[in-house]
Amino acid sequence: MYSGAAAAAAGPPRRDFISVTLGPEEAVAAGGYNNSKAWRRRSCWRKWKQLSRLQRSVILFLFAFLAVCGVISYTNMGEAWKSLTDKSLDDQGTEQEIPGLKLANPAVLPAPQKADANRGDYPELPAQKPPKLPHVRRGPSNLQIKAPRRDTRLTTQHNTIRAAQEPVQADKEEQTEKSIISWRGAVIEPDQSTEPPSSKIKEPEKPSSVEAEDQKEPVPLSARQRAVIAAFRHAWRGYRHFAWGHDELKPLSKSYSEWFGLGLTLIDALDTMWILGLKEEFEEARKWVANDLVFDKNVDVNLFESTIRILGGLLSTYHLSGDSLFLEKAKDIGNRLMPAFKTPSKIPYSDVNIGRGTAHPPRWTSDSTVAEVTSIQLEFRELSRLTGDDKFQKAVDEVMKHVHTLSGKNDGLVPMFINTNSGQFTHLGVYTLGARADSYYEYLLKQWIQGGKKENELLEDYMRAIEGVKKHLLQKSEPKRLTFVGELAHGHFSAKMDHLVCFLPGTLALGVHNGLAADHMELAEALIETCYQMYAQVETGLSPEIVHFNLHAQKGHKDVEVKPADRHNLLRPETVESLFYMYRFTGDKKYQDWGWEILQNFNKYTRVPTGGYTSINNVQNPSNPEPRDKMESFFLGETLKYMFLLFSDDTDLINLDKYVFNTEAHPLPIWVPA
Ligand code: DMJ
Repeated sequence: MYSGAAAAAAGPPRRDFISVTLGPEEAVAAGGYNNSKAWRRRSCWRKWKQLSRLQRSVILFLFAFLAVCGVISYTNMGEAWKSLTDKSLDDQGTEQEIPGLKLANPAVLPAPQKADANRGDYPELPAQKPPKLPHVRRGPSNLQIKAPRRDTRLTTQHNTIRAAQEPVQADKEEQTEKSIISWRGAVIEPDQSTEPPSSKIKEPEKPSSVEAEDQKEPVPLSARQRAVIAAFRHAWRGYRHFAWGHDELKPLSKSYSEWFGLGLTLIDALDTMWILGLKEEFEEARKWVANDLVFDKNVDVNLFESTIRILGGLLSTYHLSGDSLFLEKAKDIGNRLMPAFKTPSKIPYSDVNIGRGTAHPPRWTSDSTVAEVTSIQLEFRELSRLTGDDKFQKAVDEVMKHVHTLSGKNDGLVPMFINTNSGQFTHLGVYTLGARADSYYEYLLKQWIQGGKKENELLEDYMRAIEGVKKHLLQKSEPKRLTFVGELAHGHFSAKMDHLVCFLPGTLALGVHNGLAADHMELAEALIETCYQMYAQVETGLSPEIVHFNLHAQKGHKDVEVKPADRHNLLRPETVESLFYMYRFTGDKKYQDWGWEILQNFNKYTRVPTGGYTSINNVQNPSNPEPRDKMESFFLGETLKYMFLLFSDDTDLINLDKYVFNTEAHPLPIWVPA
């Protein structure tokens, strides 16, 4: 116990180490206790001075800490209060979709904006010509274009619960989730700092989304569109049950096959589900992308295939849904594909190991395929625009500029191979619009459209190539005089046409819609008739992979001949794709009717009762088309999507003045013109 007198006698107290407690009596004895404010202040001060330096520091630190906490929680309460006030105001005018369920977080997807909110984001193009049929122009239904509100709320709730149960997983996802939702449900732009751009070309862009159309009345689905939805659901059922998260369904063996091991069918189908309005399926697939899609894998992927299916699919889904999860994934795969461009010529290798960051050509050659290196541009250019990082665009633009200057073309027609060391075309003298060259022509036009019709070299190359097609590859068959696109090999014409070439009528029509020569439309009309005949003249009503046209009339012979090696059908989209463009631009119902026949024949010969559709080996044998036990991812990504759009009379359902489809049917926005 401390007393003043004793302390004086004993010399200076070692106050640093003495703890003192003064009771009221002792206090009075020691100096007079009067309980006044002044006394209390003095007493407190004395106690404070008696504490050690360490004790004082600890107390001061605690005070400072509590003060900071106080300020933070005050700010948050203010926000929460504001949020609640706003929400309750909103709720007054909005019917609650889940009675009694009040969720902490609002919907994941962006709130609809006013119709003119995005004005100026797109080129001021001439209005899209409505079809000539007497249909009423209707906006897409909310179901088709709007985030499923109830489901996304449930997703958010589900995520919240899971986050509490699985902290590690939650940490992994935190990055993504954070970039999606703000306190009040607004979409926050992805944090660019996670992957610093090497050199910025401009500010990152927002998703285009189709919110402007969101304001319109829902469009009732036609019976044919409902049939497409039923077909999609059937295909999806098989994939979901037997191949979930794998690349492709094997519907007969109720199993799956892997190509890259990246859930190819699921990713390819995402935007189709969005467009078809399959909200439950979409949400389930989204969860897989969020939780299970990992690109950090020691696996070789084909640059072209993974660009058009995975990168393209993720980018378009990002644009349609506004959900930044898909952009994050797109950035990840985009970055992992970049090593492909590290070649002596800058012409990319065909294969990339996305885990190791290495790239290489196929084992037997140092060549790449021309169509492959020139049909990745729409996707990489868009990735640059969205991220603000120009490295993606620079790499693919360099390829196009180089190919533009190359010799070895024949009136704009390109050979099928290009060497990654020399940068020169190889295997000169063979020209086709089919396999290995097809989408080079498609992407010349589509890049020109994507970039606002300013890149003249692309247009020049496209126009020259179409002239080359007319000059060297067009012929008429017998007996129906069908116009077809054959092939040229060292000066010799071959009447062979791949089904792949049937992208051409649609592309020609798209060019005319964008102001190119009107005679391209005549050619488009003639060619789509031919493509339809490639189905109609075959026993199952399904086209083979390759046909040969008869150049001379022979009794009992049709225009179309099929060789035994070519009579398979892989559920390919090209004819349906062109039918969609032709209907969109002309309104001629025959194109819908032709597409309807094709859908019925797919249902008749390729539908597997237990779920899924299969490619077949023999389109000429209706009693046994020989199922191949494989459902290609493009059946969901392209074929059924184009079918659904073909059967729609709504020109705003993926408006072709706002979007350009990549070669895997993933719509990407057209940029702002100069
Ligand atoms: C798809 O992967 C793409 O359409 C590509 O351009 C060609 N091959 C298939 C569909 O047939």
